[in-house]
Amino acid sequence: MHTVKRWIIAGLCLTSLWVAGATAQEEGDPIRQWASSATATSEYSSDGWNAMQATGEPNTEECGDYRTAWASARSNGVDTLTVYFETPVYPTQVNIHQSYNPGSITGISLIAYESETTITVNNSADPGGPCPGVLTVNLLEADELPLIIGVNIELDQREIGNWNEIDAVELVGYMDFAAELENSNSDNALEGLPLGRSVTCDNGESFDNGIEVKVVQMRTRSIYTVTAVGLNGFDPVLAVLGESGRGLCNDDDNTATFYGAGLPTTGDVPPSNLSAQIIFENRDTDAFSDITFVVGGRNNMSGEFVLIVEGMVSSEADGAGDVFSVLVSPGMVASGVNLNAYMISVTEVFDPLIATIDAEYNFVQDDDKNYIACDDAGVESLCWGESTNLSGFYVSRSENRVLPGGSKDAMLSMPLKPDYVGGYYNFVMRSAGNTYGDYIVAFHMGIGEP
Ligand SMILES: [Ca+2]
Ligand SMILES: [Ca+2]
Ligand SMILES: [Ca+2]
Repeated sequence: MHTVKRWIIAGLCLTSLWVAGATAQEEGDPIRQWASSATATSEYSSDGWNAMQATGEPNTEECGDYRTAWASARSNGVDTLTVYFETPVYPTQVNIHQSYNPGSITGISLIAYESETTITVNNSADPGGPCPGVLTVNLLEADELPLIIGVNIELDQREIGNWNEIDAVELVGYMDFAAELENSNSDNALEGLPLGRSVTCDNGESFDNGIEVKVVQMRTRSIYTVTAVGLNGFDPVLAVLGESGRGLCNDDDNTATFYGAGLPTTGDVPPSNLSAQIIFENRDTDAFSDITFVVGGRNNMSGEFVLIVEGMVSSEADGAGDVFSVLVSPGMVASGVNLNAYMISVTEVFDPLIATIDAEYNFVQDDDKNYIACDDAGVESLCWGESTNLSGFYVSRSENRVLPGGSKDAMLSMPLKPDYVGGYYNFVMRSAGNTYGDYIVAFHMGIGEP
């Protein structure tokens, strides 16, 4: 189905950035993963029977002393095998595949992802069983456990006096997507909630159904132009808030009246004298700072709009990309409109890519383990979900110019549900390869009333 090339993961260096909140994501089945790395207090040899033999899927086909499983140095040793996994999870189960002499595991402990502390799991000793066999440890108090990245497996082989070999270890648990999403699935989940962000503008105008879009650590001393264009008569009001919460607002802007758009999810959006625009320079003294845009409807009206952000640059210096974090509001969900994100290159050689990330900058996968990411819209193997080749589409840009879409440009169309409210969709906008240049981000979103 939809797969995104693996290299989009390997090329990242995200340590200097952060994102508040979790990514909104459908709660589904837990993910299952095999250990990806391992160490042990001893190993029988440095290649066969070494700790790495306990990583990956089980590959020891029958009970016996095979080099495809980990074995300690001595047949009667007291040892610990430690395995690590790629994705931290809130764990529900650990499965230890044993391929020789099960019965010497005295217990397991879990390694917390953030604190790296160790959490002992009570009553996790192996009573012994068939060979080959799986020791399943269910973690009944899963809700109390932090994100887990590794498992220590303690063995005391003195009694049995023969190697208890371990072929593979599986960790089952939930990713961090839904950490801040608390609402139920009920149809009434939106009742009684505020529609969105309330903003009082410097000119005294106010709205209460705002959608918040945060740009994380925007480059300073750069000029950004943000424009909101309504569909079908929707009259947008736009606010830009700095980290201090102070804001500039604009309702109808003379210089924005020529702005239009034509995108796969919007159809033709003609120019309107109701469009709002703010041009601002990020002058904060820090090298980078967060900027929040809020779009609402004049007099809290419902409708759809396109938000166009000009001035974005992908450079070698920030190859990790720019992060846009959208807070899912009740009004967005009530609109029935997907959260649609577009990334269109201005510089011809630049090849855009959008990926979704969680609060810890892990790339987000769907239930089928497909990355929720898009390199080239309209190419099923390179773009998650519903997408359309952006050739032939366009957005307006400043000075009466039009920016046409191209076949390398990216889009993601994210579904919204009531239980996503309060969570974030975090989009990282970056280069698909080692190309750099200017680009424009556009969001097509809706605000409704529950
Ligand atoms: Ca193995
Ligand atoms: Ca307006
Ligand atoms: Ca691309």
